[in-house]
Order: sequence, then structure tokens, then C-alpha cells
Amino acid sequence: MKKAFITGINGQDGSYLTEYLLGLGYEVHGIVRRNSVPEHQQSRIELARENLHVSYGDLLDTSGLYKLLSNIQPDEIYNLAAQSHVRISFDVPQFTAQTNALGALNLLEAYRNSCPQAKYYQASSSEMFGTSVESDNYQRETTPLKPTSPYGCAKVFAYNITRNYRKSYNLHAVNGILFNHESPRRGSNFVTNKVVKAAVLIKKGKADILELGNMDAYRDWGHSKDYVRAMHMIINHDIADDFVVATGESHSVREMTEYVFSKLDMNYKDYVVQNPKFLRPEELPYLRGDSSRLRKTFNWTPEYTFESLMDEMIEFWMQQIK
Ligand code: F7E
Repeated sequence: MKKAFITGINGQDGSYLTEYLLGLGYEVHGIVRRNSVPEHQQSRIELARENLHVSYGDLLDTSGLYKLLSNIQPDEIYNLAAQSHVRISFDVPQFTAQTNALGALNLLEAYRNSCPQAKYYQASSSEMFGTSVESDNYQRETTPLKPTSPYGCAKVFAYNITRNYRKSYNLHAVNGILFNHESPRRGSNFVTNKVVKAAVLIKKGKADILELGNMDAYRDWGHSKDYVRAMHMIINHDIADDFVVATGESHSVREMTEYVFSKLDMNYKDYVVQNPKFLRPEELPYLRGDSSRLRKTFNWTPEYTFESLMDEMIEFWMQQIK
């Protein structure tokens, strides 16, 4: 039985990856951070599952990471833990850098010293591209990295240190460069779930308005379930390498909002107002990923479209809010 170790196991991606790996017959281990409300640590994962083991841990607690990896001796390590909110990274830049950059280094050190035969996956992000766009309007593996947020800068460090450890110590350490990916499990302070939840509340007469920031930003939105399949493919490639994961389709926040409200027979213009508090000190205007290398190498294709992703999220909130 193969063993996986996942940081951020209770996050959107960690929870879908856990379900996917348990389905493939893995023994799954993960860490959650201590929180004053214990329910927050297990809101997305059902703990009482065979072959699932969850412990307390933190990317900043190197000795704890080393102890866990030494005992578990995993075959695959997935570093999905992070302070993942880009706007909030401007409020807590040092915490973001410690967790997302130094945290990745801490985990790499624990891995190198306790189980170097394992394979290692780093959750890298399209936020690293920042303002870089190729002349054909895509970002791909070769696109220069010009991040526009503390989050993006920290992720660039984690990406580079993963490549550096791969070369320096001959480790099977890889990066998946994932573009935005959503689902009903997405935190509701990210724009897709924020819009869907608010639109359903308005539809059901429980809210009047929706406050947003920059509606002219474009994002390439896929489904987390499709992207965790790609993570497993990337880490298990014979050659340790880095891959972009994206749908190749980009929509503005305005188009996404219009789609959601019109699905609920409403006009978004009647309800949406701009609040500068949701703007970022530096914006990332445009993301559209070219995942041809991933598609060619593994025959990966997403099962969800932009529309079926948003429809699933709408359906989820329609059920939740009675
Ligand atoms: O914003 C705009 C905002 O917070 C998307 C993370 O998973 O993907 C995610 O980062 C866009 C931005 O995601 C609001 O300015 C407008 O242009 O949903 P988001 P993100 O910042 O793209 C990358 C790949 C990651 O790696 C990150 O971890 O929507 N926007 N109005 C707003 N965004 C938010 N959150 N709230 C608004 O009111």
C-alpha cells in the first residue's frame, strides 16, 4: 500500500486529493494546524475513514515535520499548505512569506533528511507569473515570473527552492503550476464562491447587495477535482519536472458574476457595488494558462467546463441556504 503525506489536508485541494488517493488504495497522512475552534480543522475531511491519519503539524515547526516524515516514511509528499489568499498577503506579508516560502524549505529539509527516496510535490501558482503574458496571450512553463503580491513572491521562492533541491540533491521534487481552481469547497472569501454565495442569498431574499473589488481582472478557472488528478500525474512522472495546470479559457470577474446572476434570473448590475477595500495594492490583470505539456505528456483533460463548475457551485449554495 502506497503512503502519501499531505500538508493542508483540510483545504479544498487537500480534501479532494485525500479522497482521490484513498480511492486509489493509498494510506493517507496529513497535518492540520491547531485552531481554537476544533471543527475548523476537519470541516472538509471526514476523519473517521480507514487508512486516513491526521496529526497536528505546522510548516513552521521543522522538528515536528522531521519526526512525522521519519515515522511515516511516505512514498509521496504533497505540500499544499499555505496562506493562500492573495489580498490578505498584503495584510500579513511576513507570515505569508514564512509559511509559503520558508515553510516549503522546512518541509524540503525534513524530506531530504528523513525520506529522500520519496517523491515531493510543491503547490506552485499562476500568481507567480504576475504581469508576464506571452505574445499569444498565454502563460506557460517558460514564461518569466514577475509576481505582483507578497503571496506571489513567496511562491516564487518555494518554486525555485524545489527546483534547486531537485538538482542539488538529486531528489524527485516537482512543481505543479496551478491556475485558479474552484469548487463548492472553496473558501467564500475567494471571488467565485463569494459571488455565488451572495447571489443565492440575494435570490432567497437574505441579502441586498454584493460588494466586490476589481471586476475587470481575468482568471483561468478550473475545478479542484480535475487539478488534484493532475497533481498525482505530475508527481508520478518518470522524470522530475514542472507542469502548468490550466483550462486555457479565461473569463473576467464581471463575466463570471454576470453568468452566476443570470443563472438565477437576476441582473448583476442591480446588486453589485464596488468597495475599494477589496482592491489590491497591485493587481494581476490577466491569467490564461497553456497546459499543452501536461495534456500531451499524461493525456490529461479537465472533466468540468467553466459553466459546469459554476453550476455545481450554484447548486451547492441553493441546497445550503434554505
Ligand atoms: O481573486 C478579483 C481579484 O481571491 C480572483 C488563490 O487560490 O488563485 C487564487 O488567487 C480575482 C482577482 O483569487 C473581489 O482582484 C474582485 O483579480 O478569487 P481570488 P486569486 O487572487 O486569483 C491563485 C492561482 C492562487 O494561487 C491563490 O492561492 O478576483 N476580485 N473582487 C476579488 N477577489 C476577492 N477575493 N474578493 C473580491 O471581492
